[in-house]
Amino acid sequence: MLGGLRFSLMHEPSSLRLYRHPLSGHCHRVEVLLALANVPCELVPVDLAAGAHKQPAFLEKNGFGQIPVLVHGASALPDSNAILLYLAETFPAAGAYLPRSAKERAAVQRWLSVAAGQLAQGPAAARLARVFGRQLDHAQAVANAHALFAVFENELGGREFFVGAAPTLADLALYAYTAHAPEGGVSLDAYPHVRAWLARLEALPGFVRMQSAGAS
Ligand SMILES: N[C@@H](CCC(=O)N[C@@H](CS)C(=O)NCC(=O)O)C(=O)O
Repeated sequence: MLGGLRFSLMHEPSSLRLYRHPLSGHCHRVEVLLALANVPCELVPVDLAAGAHKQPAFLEKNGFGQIPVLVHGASALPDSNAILLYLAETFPAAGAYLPRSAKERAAVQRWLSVAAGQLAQGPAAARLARVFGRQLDHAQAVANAHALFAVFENELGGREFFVGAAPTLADLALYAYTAHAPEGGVSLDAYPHVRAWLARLEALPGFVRMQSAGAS
């Protein structure tokens, strides 16, 4: 899938740099994989408030002007879910979060699509409107979030993680905007299975949480 971007391990892991912001759930999903897999990476803060992501130097790395971007050696790879797949294919310890069978890999991809779709249009959008003042339809985003969490609740009633009994990239991609949904005015009170799943992830050795929007 990432054939053109695949590297041999001639690059030292320490040559990884992640352009990120501490309040971005898209960045968090990459940071948590790096932490769980113990892959060293320099975290480079991007000053979104100052518009650093729209400056030519950053646009060279990602023409969409969005974080996260992973730089490995001379190559820049934007997009959180693409980065997760790249890390899983490149570093064996991160590969533990990408199952081998075709069915399970397809299931992971399905949930990565949900992370880029319904999760972004639901809890992430509600948080953008409420916390960051973005001109978005907050009521619609809250409704989207509850429709999504009803599906999550049903899925997680029958198993520990989204794809089987062990955590995968799917769980990492879905975690931050679910855990931080209350910041956007979306309560998780009605979703006990979802809250238990969040707690299972947070209990993984090496797991790092995302900073709360209210914290300094
Ligand atoms: N599809 C992208 C979306 C990334 C995204 O929305 N990043 C936000 C921060 S959480 C951003 O850079 N926003 C600035 C902008 O869109 O101008 C990914 O998964 O990485």
